Amino acid sequence: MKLLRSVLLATGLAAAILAPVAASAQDIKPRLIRFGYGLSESSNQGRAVKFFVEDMAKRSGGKLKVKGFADASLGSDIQMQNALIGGAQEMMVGSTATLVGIVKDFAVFDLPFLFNNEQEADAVFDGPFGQKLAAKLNDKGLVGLVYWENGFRNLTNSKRPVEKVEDLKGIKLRVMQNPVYIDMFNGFGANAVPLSFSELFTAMETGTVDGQENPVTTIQSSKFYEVQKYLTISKHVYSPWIVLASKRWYDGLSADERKIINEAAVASRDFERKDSREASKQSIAYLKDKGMQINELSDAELGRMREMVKPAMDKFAADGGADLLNELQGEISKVRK
Ligand code: TK8
Repeated sequence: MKLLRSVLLATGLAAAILAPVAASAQDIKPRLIRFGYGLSESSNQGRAVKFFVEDMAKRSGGKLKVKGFADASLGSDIQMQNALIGGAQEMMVGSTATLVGIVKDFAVFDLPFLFNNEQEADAVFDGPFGQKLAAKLNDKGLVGLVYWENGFRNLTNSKRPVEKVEDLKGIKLRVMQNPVYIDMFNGFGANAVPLSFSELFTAMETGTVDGQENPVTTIQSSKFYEVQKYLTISKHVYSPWIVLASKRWYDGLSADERKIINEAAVASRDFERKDSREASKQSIAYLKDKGMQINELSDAELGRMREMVKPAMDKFAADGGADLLNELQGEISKVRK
């Protein structure tokens, strides 16, 4: 027996045999975790939250109960970020663009035409660059767990088809509450109107704004086709979502609990990206069927937009973002090779 034991230890088998004992003795308390998000329950965001809810239950033997709150019912992205910082809410998922008031560096992801495809984005967000930015949230009371895909953003409006950038002239275009977006769309000749996502549908319905920009999955799940006639495939920015936890709350968890949350977050990320990418393939046909008039911007026109947006890029660089932008571009070119 003694011999067997030492053989097991030596070969590392002991760990495997002892593992089930350890699992049942894990330090997990029954907890209710409020997880807020801005989109509807039936959206890609909602489906991934549901996945996370179920996965957390599985991993914790039902002890870590996550409750999803859709449709910004716990508040807009910015309100939820503050609730997490204060410890009044445990978790959320939302745009990185609205984090710029907390960690300015996130604005680098709002610069247009950086990523060519989702694979480049995955590598950068999951790699050292994305992780470094997420880690900057720790000092601010937030834990950035994983990035999900929101997706490439496209333009919609109720006035006219946008075939060239001049067609944006005078269009009141809702943007996220973020200076890069405001500069970019004012630079394109639109009137950028910063507004939270939770106010967007009504703003379009009442004519407070004429248009907005979001991935096709969101245009579908938030029923923007009911109030927007024209969709322009521009893919001007690749937009991530970030899953956040309240640092104050997270620090009070046991190591076992934190491990479960971290692992479930990674699993939700993989689920979400796959699911969103599949869903987005159906969206264009769906939106056409709902009566939207859809056009794609030509490469020549996209080239002109890249030129026009240079002042916004330069402003970001001059504002202290030059090194960060260089570093990000370096990371992207590594993946591109
Ligand atoms: C949802 C938002 C949304 C974002 C936006 O809460 O605000 O336009 O794209 O996904 O985070």
